[in-house]
Order: sequence, then structure tokens, then C-alpha cells
Amino acid sequence: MPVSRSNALVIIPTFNEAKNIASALNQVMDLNDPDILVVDDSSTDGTAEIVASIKSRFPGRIHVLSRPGKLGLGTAYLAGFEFALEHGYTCICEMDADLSHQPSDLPSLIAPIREDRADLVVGSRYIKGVRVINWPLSRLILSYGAGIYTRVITRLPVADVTAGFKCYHRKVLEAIPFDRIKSNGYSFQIEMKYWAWKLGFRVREVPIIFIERTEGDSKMSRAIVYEAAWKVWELRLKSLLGRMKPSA
Ligand SMILES: Nc1nc2c(ncn2[C@@H]2O[C@H](COP(=O)(O)OP(=O)(O)O)[C@@H](O)[C@H]2O)c(=O)[nH]1
Ligand SMILES: [Mg+2]
Repeated sequence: MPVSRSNALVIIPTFNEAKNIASALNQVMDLNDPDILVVDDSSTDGTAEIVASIKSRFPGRIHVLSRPGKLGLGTAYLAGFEFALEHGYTCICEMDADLSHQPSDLPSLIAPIREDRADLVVGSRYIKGVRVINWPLSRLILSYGAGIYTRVITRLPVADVTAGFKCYHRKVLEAIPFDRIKSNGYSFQIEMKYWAWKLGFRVREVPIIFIERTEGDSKMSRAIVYEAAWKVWELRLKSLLGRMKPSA
């Protein structure tokens, strides 16, 4: 029976991912390294039942946090980070459930943390070319443009600012005051990277190939884009006012 005490945890937020979650969980378990935490927001399509059946095959390796409704990606990750810190994990990864992120890329995200070559590793679509498959041009322009916009305003030295495939050393999460992270959509990803960089941590990008989901629906909305557009100004202002200090 596989009971791992890996020092790595992959947090996978889910909302209605019944068509993808089994494959995502099995591919991570096949790596024989990180444990998994699924943060499910009361999916109505049977996601939780699928997770429970796979979890029973890997005792001690798959954890689940069930939340009472769709509370958003940002708070799902914050709840996952708290779980990871409480349970003593050192390498704490974020990964989507929809197989846009390839579980086989996890080792290249985790290794620089284990080898003390970085404090936050970002799986990047926009280094060494543009590596996105099956996106309409409009979405690619939006994402790539968001990067230029964010870098101009905040100077954040990251090519893929909205990337959600990442691995943190626990010390980064210990230093960021979670009660001050308010964004939920893509801006959550920008905000976390900005805090990590502003607090002086080493942020490193490694190339990944992002493949748009073939099953289930994206939860992206216009509101998420607007939230991110405002958030970068707020972050810059906070930084100028000297309000980005580590948590106590
Ligand atoms: N727990 C939770 N997961 C969410 C929520 N919104 C999105 N997700 C998950 O976050 C990941 C990325 O969402 P997705 O819709 O694919 O966004 P996109 O890739 O930007 O189109 C997927 O695993 C979703 O199931 C939410 O409100 N709560
Ligand atoms: Mg997706």
C-alpha cells in the first residue's frame, strides 16, 4: 500500500471536473512523489465521489478539503496553503484539474525548490517561445497582453504573470500575509507572485506546455479579467506606500 511522506504536496482546486479529475490524480500518483490535496467546492457533477474512490486506493497520499459552495479559486488555494503548512510540507504546488497542466512537468517545478535554486518556481508558457495549445488567438492575446500590462505597471520580472502551475517553498507561504490576499481569479496568481518577489524571494520560470482543456467548462469570466486589470494598480500602490511587509 503506497503511504508516502513526500515533502511535496500538489493542491488541485476543483469545481465540476468529473471528466478530468481521475486522470489528473492518477497521473500525479504515477510520479510516486508528491501527495495531493483536492479542494472541492461542492461540485455537482460527481467530482467528489470520483476523488473519494481514487483516494481509497492511495492511503495517506490524497487529501480532500470540501467547501460548502463555489467560493472561488483564490480562497481555495489559501485554504490549501494553510493545510500544507499545518501538515509540514516543504514544496507546495498549484495545479489545475483540467489537464491543461501536465502532471509530468511537476518534477521540473519541484526540483529547483528541493535543490535550493529557487523559492518559487513558475511553470511558464511564455519563455523559450509561446507554448499554448488550442487557445483561440483572442485568448492568447489577452493572456500575453496581461503580462505586458502587469510588467509595465508593477515591474514584476516574470514572463507568465497569470501562470497557475507553480511550486512554492513553504517559507514563501509563511511570509505572505494570507489575510491581505483578496483576489480570486487570475489576479490571485499575479498577487502571489508579486508578494513573493517583493519579499525578496527567488522567483524562477521553467518552460511548460499548456494545453487547453478538452473536457468540462472554463470558469473564466469577464469579471475575472477586470479584477486583474485593477489589481495590478492596487499592488503597485501598496508597494509604493511601503505596505508589503511579511506576515508576523
Ligand atoms: N475549488 C474551486 N476550484 C475552482 C473554482 N473556479 C475554478 N476552479 C478550478 O480551478 C482550475 C482552473 O479553472 P479553469 O476554469 O480551467 O480556468 P481557466 O484555465 O482559466 O479557463 C480548475 O481546476 C477548476 O476546476 C472555484 O471557485 N473553486
Ligand atoms: Mg483551465
